[in-house]
Amino acid sequence: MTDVSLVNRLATTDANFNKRLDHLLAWDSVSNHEVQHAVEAIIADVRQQGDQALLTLTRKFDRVDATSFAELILPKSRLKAAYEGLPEAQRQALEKAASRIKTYHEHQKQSSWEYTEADGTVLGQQITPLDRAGIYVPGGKAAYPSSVLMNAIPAKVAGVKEVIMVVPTPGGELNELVLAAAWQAGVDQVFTIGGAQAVAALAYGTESVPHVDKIVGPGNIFVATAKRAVFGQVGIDMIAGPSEILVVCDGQTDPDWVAMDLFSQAEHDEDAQAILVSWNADFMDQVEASMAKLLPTLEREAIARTSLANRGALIHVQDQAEAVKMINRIAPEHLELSVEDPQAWLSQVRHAGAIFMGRHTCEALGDYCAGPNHVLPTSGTARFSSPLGVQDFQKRSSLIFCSPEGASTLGQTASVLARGESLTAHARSAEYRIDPTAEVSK
Ligand code: HSO
Ligand code: ZN
Repeated sequence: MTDVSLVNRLATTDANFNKRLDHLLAWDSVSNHEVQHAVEAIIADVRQQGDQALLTLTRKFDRVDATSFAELILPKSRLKAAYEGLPEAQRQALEKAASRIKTYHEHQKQSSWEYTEADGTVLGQQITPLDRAGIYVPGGKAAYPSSVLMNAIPAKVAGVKEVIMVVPTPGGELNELVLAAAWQAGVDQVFTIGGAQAVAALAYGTESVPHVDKIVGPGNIFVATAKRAVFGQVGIDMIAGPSEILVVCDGQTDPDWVAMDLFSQAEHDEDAQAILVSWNADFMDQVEASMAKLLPTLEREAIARTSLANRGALIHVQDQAEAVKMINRIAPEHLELSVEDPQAWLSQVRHAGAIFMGRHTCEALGDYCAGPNHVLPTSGTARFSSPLGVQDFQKRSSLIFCSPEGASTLGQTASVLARGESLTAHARSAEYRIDPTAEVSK
């Protein structure tokens, strides 16, 4: 074995295994009284002072030089210019990724449906898109053009008319790829504002920023706290925790590949989590050796090192059955099944945000361009939630049409239940529609 402090090593046979694993998996979701107070004050300020508050707060946090709100509006022509100014290879890659993401998400579109009963009563469900969606794009180091595509394209595929993007520009610095991605994805308006103030503006609207129906996209603790605070006024997607990957390997994959797959999450941030599960102990040693060899070659070595030492793990399990248990217990954001026959594993995997099948399918392909969304449930929330998708930008209305016959028969049932609840206006409303000449239903 190489550098022992590189990554945590665990085995399910260890006496303290469960405790150690729980400790590694534990993640305190954002909440902090000071931040909460600050965020509440910012929201109140934006609700009262609108654009003026946005300008003052933006000057305070990101851009001392801004003198009017108009400077915080980015015209669409600027997005187009960013797109056209990209090097050819980047533009093509963006286009290809966008087109694949679009095709994938088109498969997710829900359609309206209805069915007709024998007496002519029609029941159904009508699908409509949200009117307006807001996308928060972080500034600085976590400004990912790929995330612009992943958030905006499903909204557009759902049929959302207006997609409003907010992105802070610390020091006035614009990220050309982010702007180009916004153009490619068909974003309708962009404001260079960020933080809790941008979330408040999207939720309540100001003179210039239109209020939206749902806010999606990742952000720091201020953004996450603000999203929680405005939930109810608007919809929100999810409060994402740090990125995670779980690689399950049979020991037949090149250990360098596995090491780099683990790094691909570890390099996101110090709190990211990269875990390998295998029943092959020699292979775990080989992967650890690969990690030690490759870590110094990473641009983001320091971040990856911290992440691996704090939250990374190589877990030795007894057999494949135990590996499956581990998958479902961890409920990872990303699961790589780096095994010979991934299809055979599939029916046993119950909790995972995205499942990458086979040795050749690394998470990075899914992060950028395979097609599925890279906004996924983290911190074990894959137990009850799903990737961001078209459904998040569509909603359902129930449809009920009663024929006179249907109203008459249903009226009898409703009347009995309503009287049981002592809601007599309900009962009488239903009874008006009962045909007295019709046979009483049993
Ligand atoms: N892995 C991230 C998404 C991403 N990766 C963006 C690269 N860029 C989500 O967990
Ligand atoms: Zn990633």
